[in-house]
Amino acid sequence: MGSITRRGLLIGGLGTAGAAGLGTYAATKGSGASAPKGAFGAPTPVSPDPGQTVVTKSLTAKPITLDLAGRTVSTWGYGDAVPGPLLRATAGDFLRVTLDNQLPDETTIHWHGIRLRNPADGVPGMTQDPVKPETSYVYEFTAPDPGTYFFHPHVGVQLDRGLYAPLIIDDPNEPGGYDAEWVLVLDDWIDGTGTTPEQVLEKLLANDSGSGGMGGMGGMDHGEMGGMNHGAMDEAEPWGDAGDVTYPHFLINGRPPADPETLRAKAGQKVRLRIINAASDTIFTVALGGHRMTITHSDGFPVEPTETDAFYIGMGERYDAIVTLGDGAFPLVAKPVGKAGGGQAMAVARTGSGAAPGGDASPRELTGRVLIGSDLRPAQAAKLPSRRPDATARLTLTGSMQPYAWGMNGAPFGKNEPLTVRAGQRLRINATNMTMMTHPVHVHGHTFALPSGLRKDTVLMAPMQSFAIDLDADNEGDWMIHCHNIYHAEGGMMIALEYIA
Ligand SMILES: [Cu+2]
Repeated sequence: MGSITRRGLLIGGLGTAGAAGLGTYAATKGSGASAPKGAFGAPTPVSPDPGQTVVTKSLTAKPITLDLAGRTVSTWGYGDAVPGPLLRATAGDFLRVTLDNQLPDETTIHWHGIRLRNPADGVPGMTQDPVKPETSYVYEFTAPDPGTYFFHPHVGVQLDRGLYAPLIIDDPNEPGGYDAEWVLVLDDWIDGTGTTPEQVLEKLLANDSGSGGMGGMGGMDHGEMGGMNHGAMDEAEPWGDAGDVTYPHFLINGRPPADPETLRAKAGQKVRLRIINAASDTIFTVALGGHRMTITHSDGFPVEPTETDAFYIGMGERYDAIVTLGDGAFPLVAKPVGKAGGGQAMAVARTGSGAAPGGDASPRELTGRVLIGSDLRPAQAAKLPSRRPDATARLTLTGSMQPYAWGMNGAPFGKNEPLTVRAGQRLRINATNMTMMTHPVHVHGHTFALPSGLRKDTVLMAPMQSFAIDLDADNEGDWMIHCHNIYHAEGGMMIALEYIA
């Protein structure tokens, strides 16, 4: 009975706010130590420091169409294409980005992974009012750390439309050592194919698993895969039940395998891959046929260079890799983990002549060594200074598919108690996944260290897995910690991290 009540509450929140839980944050906020929030008003203009380079950009969020190998679908995007335009700056630059909202809905932009000032973080009800249709909003912040990032809305399930784009912060001290750079944005796609992401969420919350684009849950999904696709079963193994939604398309840089992007360089050249998982519900295994990759960065931070055949990338994660290219045309494949519907994302890496690989190319590297990102070791420069934690907090991932109700610390967002920290503290968060699904846990405004010292802002937690993450509380404000499966987040799997006096 209690679970039915909770489900009812979530659906209620969705109907009124368009984003479950987000609307309730401001309402419950008054009981905390900070001032009540409700109306944030226009952003307070800030000025760059003297000598700071200013990078100015305008983005229009609007309804657009996307051509998926001849099938035209309606969606929402930034500008005229999916992904939206690459935003690029150098570490330490001041970014001033104007969002013009021409969508029929409220929106925001969250600058995923950037350790920025709190008012620019893009969380409606927590750091700003949502940006209403036909209005604009100016985001101003310094991007302190080099790396591969992306940006997307933090409203409802808008991320599962075409509203995402890569954000690269260059390192002025980057040694380089590569000849070319390829930015690859991965996505799972359903929008405009007869179902919108909002309809997907509605059906998940209603637990109507028998219709629409929904896959089965838990054991059912596994049973189907075992019969249909033995390879997928093996791949899903570290992650258990990896996703809820069956997608008709998987894209790299907005294109399906039937009309792939061709990435060009010369044979023998070293190329830097910047791979971003902008999917809402899909972990991918990434491999480049005929090549081994050397992973150099995880979520922007350098790691001990690690060679592998393939690697997993969770929703919200980014990995950089260096590859020395052979001569020919090779499939760069992102294969969804544990999806009963099959399919994959693919681009073509071309250095020479030869036929392009087919859209169903399955490079043997996919079945070689598949690296789990959290096993990477940090580069010395990426480590947090050695220090005992000053405070600890508990973060338990809870919930289930039936009913579709997710939470952190035993309750959905808006009903759970915020985590708290004091400025200057080293906070140890003891995280435990008490569910039978994998969840990418994302922390806003900070990066954290795993017990190995590996720095990340998004980390995959396998079913029933526990580990501690340490962060330095050096960025005051109210921040979000949440699952980067956007359907889980909207189902309640979020919690606030608040600075207290
Ligand atoms: Cu999740």
